[in-house]
Amino acid sequence: MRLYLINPSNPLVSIVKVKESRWNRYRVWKPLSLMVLAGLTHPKWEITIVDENLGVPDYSGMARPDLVGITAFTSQANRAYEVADHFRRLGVPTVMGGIHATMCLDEVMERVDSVVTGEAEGIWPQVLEDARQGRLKRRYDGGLAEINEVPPARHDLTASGYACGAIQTTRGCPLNCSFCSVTSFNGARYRQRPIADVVREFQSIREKHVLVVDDNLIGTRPKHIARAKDLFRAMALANLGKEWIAQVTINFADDEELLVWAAKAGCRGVFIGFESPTPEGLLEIGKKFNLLKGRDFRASVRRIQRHGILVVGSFIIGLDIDEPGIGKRIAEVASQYGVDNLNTLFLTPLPGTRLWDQMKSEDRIALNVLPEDWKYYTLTYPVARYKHLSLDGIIQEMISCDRRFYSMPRILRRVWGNFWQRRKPLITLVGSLSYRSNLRLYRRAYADFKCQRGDRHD
Ligand code: B12
Ligand code: SF4
Repeated sequence: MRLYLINPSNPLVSIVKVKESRWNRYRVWKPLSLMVLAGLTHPKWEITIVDENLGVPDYSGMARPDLVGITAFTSQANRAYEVADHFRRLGVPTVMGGIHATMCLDEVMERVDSVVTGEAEGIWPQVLEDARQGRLKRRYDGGLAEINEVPPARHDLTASGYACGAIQTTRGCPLNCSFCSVTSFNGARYRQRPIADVVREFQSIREKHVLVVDDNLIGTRPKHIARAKDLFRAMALANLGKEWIAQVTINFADDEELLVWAAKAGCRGVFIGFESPTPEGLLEIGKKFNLLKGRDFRASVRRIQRHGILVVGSFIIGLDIDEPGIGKRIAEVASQYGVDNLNTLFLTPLPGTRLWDQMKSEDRIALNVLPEDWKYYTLTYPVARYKHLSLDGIIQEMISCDRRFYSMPRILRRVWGNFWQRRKPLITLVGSLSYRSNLRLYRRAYADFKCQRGDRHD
């Protein structure tokens, strides 16, 4: 039995033109969901993982599969449907799963033969067995999986050409920020894989650099932090020789022992959602966590950096309290916090989030011709109507934010600072320059977006 597992091309990656620059390799990430599915698949299936972001293959020249499994984030949905359509025309059954299939079940059911909602661990073997016997059901639900005993992801099955491997050690997030789908998809309970399994799986990753995809690698409670320390200790003692980056909350900075072991285990960078420069903004999106203990963000960032760990800060433009000048304000605040790189995104109502429900009820979703418009749901386009910012206004805020933070004098100041603190100045320089060069592409993309979809914001 032949199984194709397909990650449809991602509009964001095509904007940055992966093949045009060596550094853009750092923008294509392994489709871990498909590697996990492959790990759950019985050996009698011959599996091919296709990541269209590395190049779309000529499917008609490939051997006919018995089943096609497709994953998709919302922004990939349209391409996912094209792929499904191609195989359905050949009479090959198609099954789609992942976040978009779960959040937009009815839409997806119309376009594929079978849909798997939720996490696949508990249900995928049954889907495969049903497919083998030619009695695939229209819908399966995996719910929330127990991740105590899952087989490791198949790291051997992905093509070369990625800069980083990928691994997951926990699922779920209790914080439930209004714009984020993680709590509604993976639940509020913070589930952790056994440390020995994680270390073993790390050892099977061939790349030296690894993305730990957890939404929050260290969690929020003391017992979560204790587990993170145990994990880092075990990784350090196993001498993995890996360098990795991860997403964490700002409480990462609060425990010196945690930071020491993270660095020893190979942590080289963390991505932290600061989201808004004001307490009012944090309250609006429900991220009160960042306000706890009267947090001094600059001191927190410094404490992390002192361990040789780079900090990428993420902010959102377009909250109801955001007014003209927010772009400049974010750039200033991010510089003041001392982050090494800044990633600012447009507030985007993703299906299944509290923000989606709110904006829909207020008729503020501007790009609502679906599924066609999903391709703009990359958080890099303003797809909604924002309270105090027009379409032109919010785009100008984004441009002014990026221009300010990534101006040459500021980049050089950060690189110089990193040089003196012995914190990988080259990575900061390359990251900043790559971001700066992409700004031109984004500006062109905004212009096209305004021509094609600008009237929707009126
Ligand atoms: C790693 C990651 C990335 C990587 C992508 C890696 C990749 N190629 O897959 C990078 C950094 C590139 C990225 C980018 C983006 N991401 Co992202 N990302 C994640 C993150 C943190 C982890 C994903 C992951 O690997 N999980 C581990 C695997 C094992 O879990 P899984 O993907 O859910 O798969 C399980 C099930 O869903 C199911 N399943 C999945 N696919 C299939 C297919 C079949 C056939 C079946 C049966 C089952 C099945 O089975 C799996 C095992 O249980 C998630 C958050 C999250 N917790 O999922 C956000 C998340 C997926 N990203 C999100 C977003 C919005 C984006 C961006 C659009 C935004 C941005 N500017 O960053 C971009 C663009 C991506 C795009 N393709 O267009 C949103 C997606 C929401 C949505 N409705 O689409 C999420 C949920 C985060 C959030 N804040 O809400 N992301
Ligand atoms: S944004 Fe981060 S902290 Fe907030 S719910 Fe999502 S994963 Fe959790």
